Amino acid sequence: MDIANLSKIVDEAALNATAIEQLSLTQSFTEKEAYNIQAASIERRYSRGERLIGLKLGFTSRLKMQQMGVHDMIWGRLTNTMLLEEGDNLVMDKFIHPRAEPEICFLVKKKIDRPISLLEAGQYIEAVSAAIEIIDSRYQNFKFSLEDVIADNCSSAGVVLGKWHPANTPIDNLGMILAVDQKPVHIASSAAILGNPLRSIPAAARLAVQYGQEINPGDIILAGAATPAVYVQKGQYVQARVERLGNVGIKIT
Ligand code: OOG
Ligand code: MG
Repeated sequence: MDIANLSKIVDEAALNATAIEQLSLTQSFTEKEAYNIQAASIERRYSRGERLIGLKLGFTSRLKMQQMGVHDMIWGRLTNTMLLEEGDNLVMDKFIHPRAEPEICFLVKKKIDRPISLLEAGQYIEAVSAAIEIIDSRYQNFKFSLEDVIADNCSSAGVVLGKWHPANTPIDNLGMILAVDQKPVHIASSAAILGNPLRSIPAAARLAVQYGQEINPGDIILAGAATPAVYVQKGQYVQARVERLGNVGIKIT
């Protein structure tokens, strides 16, 4: 198992928007090694001038785990080139087979460098928003093992952030809708995300400490999708609508 080589394979697949075979079909590697491949692939992005803007959690809701056939929470890194603003277009040609999912995003207020409890989580948060996450597995047919998807930075490809709301906005049971061309496609409660999306903060803290990743003020944390993800197509307008937090949308071109 050659970490440098495998990280190059997943990184170049993302860079060139070209699907690859699952690494696990020909390589045997553990979850821990998969995170090492992910870290090395992110180092390649840093060396091209990208910078970390935060972390994302994945498979924090049962519907997502079921959709993808996996059994555990995962985390990945978000960089500045993944950030899309409302009003930007998502250009299909830059992706392999992008999917959109509705999320809740947190803005970090204080450095998180130790495990924290759910009760403490609020103190570390500056603001909260609705978000769309764009995931784009680099693997053919969006098929992967847990180790594969971790090595591939958890399919991270894009984030569209809505308007920030105060950190004390209640978020434990909000209606969340993924709408395509103004038609709701998936509907869920934010409670589907770990029982309460705020739990993604202690979860991210635990994982970040475990893997030696800093979480700094100004970083964002995506809590994980409440619903399954949908493939997007040219010409569509995709929206996440979150009760209290408002709507955020992106045009696919
Ligand atoms: C992995 C990413 C999962 C989420 O919110 O659960 C994720 C994938 O489904 O390709 O981002
Ligand atoms: Mg997600």
